[in-house]
Amino acid sequence: MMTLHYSDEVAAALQSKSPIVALESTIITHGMPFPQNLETARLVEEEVRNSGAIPATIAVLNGHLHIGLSDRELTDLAQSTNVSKLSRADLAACIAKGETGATTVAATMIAAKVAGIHVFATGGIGGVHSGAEDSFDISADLQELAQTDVIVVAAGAKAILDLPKTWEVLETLGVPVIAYGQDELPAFWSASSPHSAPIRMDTALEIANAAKLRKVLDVPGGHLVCNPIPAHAEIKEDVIGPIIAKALSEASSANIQGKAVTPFLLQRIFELTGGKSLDANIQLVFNNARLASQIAIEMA
Ligand code: PSU
Ligand code: MN
Repeated sequence: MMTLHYSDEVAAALQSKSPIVALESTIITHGMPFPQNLETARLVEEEVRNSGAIPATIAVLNGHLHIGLSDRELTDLAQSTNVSKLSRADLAACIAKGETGATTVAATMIAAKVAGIHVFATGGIGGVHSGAEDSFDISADLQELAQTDVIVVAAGAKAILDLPKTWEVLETLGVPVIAYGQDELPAFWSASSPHSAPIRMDTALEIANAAKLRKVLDVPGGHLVCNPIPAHAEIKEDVIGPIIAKALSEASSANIQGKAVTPFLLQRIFELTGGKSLDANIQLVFNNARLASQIAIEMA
């Protein structure tokens, strides 16, 4: 049988029914370079604690599913280079083989649900990649949102994606897409976008109530809360847009495919912005951790 490995603070929080916020690990291993990845992982946990909740960073270490990592485990993971990127398809296989893997949004949602955690903060979810009409590359994150009952707080879908197609797929899958505090959907590095949000909510309480009511109605699946990046940290669309376009065209010339696409694009955009994309990414993760903590407090 599989046992979950809880960190001490997460075990105590579950016992006392205190608010907990799940955090993913792919952003650490595949989304940011070392040492900023480790620094960010530590600070985002601190942000959750300062906001009144307990952080649970999720990963598979040597075949054990960990809900909450020690600083040693976090440090090792942040420095490893051969960690696999786990989604719905490979989470159980990684555990069965005794291997180590970082959880994407999809896999983190599955693990959070098993652990009894209702709220999860990340940077941006995966979605429909540009050129998906040929490549069929659509992140398993979208399907997961349709079936797993966890509230995911993100700064929208990553702007490297085809955002209009991503929002269409989420609508088809019946995922509530909520913009926090504004009428339009945010676009990861940018606070606004031309896409108006299907749902707008202005308080953590409203979001928590919507999630509870969906359960009462017996509608399966999660919620996607799109929290705009703080104004001081954003990169405007007219600046980041051409850089994203350049990274996308390089990815296509280099024939980058499958799981490698997202890490390749994030790394190239980091280089092309002279590190500015990473600074923005870090700030939006902190911002999402704060809102997720407020929602977790309302849920508890
Ligand atoms: N958000 C970030 N950085 C990341 C990711 C999200 O700010 O690295 C990761 C998440 O784990 C997400 C994954 O689930 O990218 C999506 O990958 P793909 O497009 O291959 O499904
Ligand atoms: Mn993909």
